[in-house]
Amino acid sequence: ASPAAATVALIGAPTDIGASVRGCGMGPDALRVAGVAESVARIGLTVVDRGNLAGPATPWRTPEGGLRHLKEAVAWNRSVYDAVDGALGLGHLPLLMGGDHCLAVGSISAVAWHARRRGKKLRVLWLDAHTDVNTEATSPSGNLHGMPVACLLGHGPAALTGWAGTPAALDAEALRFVGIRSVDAPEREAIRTLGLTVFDMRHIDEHGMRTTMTEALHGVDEDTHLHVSFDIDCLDPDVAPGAGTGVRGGPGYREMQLCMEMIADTGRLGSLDVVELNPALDVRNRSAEIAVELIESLLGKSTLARA
Ligand code: 5AB
Ligand code: MN
Ligand code: MN
Ligand code: MN
Repeated sequence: ASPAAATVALIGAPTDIGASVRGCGMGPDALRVAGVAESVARIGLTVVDRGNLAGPATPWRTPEGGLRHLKEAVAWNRSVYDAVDGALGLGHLPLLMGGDHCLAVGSISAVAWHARRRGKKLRVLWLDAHTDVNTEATSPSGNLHGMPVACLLGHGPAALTGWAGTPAALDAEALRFVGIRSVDAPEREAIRTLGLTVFDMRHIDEHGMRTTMTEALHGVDEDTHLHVSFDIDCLDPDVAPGAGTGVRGGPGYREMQLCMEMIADTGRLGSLDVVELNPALDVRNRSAEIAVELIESLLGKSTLARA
């Protein structure tokens, strides 16, 4: 099925401001080199490439108060918020090309604001090896790419919370995590107290991707805005080596394709983040090419005509 919009707006955010490893700032151009615009156009959608946003360089300071580069991350997220807000205002489907995962604060805050204004329900699929629900009080690293979920739920540093006009951009009920296999001890506690719905790798092993996605998409209907936040490290690192925080034991290529195809089948995809792609660690741009193939499926490409 086609996504909720006929035009896809590519937005590059070339930064590693929230990451632990340098290089994901090159993600947007790696996706362009892998042909993201041409692939989307081939599906029959209109593509507008908004180019790359500008923002502060990464100073690689040590964390202060449990947070690394907060000021710079706020600046990048402001730009992302404005760009995603602008695309949604035009009725486009924003495709945020990261950059690291802290950018999901700006992206999803803009999405949440639009969904609320239009009286839409919001469902966010967090496809990741990690749950990214640390705060400055719990993070083992101080890296903001491990905290966007907490921020969106109203629990992060004040400068990164409340961006959607409400204390929390998201309710816990809006979120579904898929592919999880690395959770810090305080995150495990947060998952329990916040009541987050996490489909971890054991769940996928036991029930398969098909059942998992049926569960994760349950309740998505014509009144739902569906957002996908796709961290490249969700994929098994043998499949996608171009990620800074790879964890063994992730979904393989076919499983991830099925995940994307089932999301497309809802016809409700309204916005997308593709983050944490690190070309400096990649092998001949393979991870970027795989990401583009997965984006194609998300946007409705299918081998056979389907009913
Ligand atoms: B990613 C870790 N939990 O907080 C932390 O890649 C890793 O956006 C975070 O999922 C990984 O530093 C962040 C150990
Ligand atoms: Mn991750
Ligand atoms: Mn992540
Ligand atoms: Mn990562």
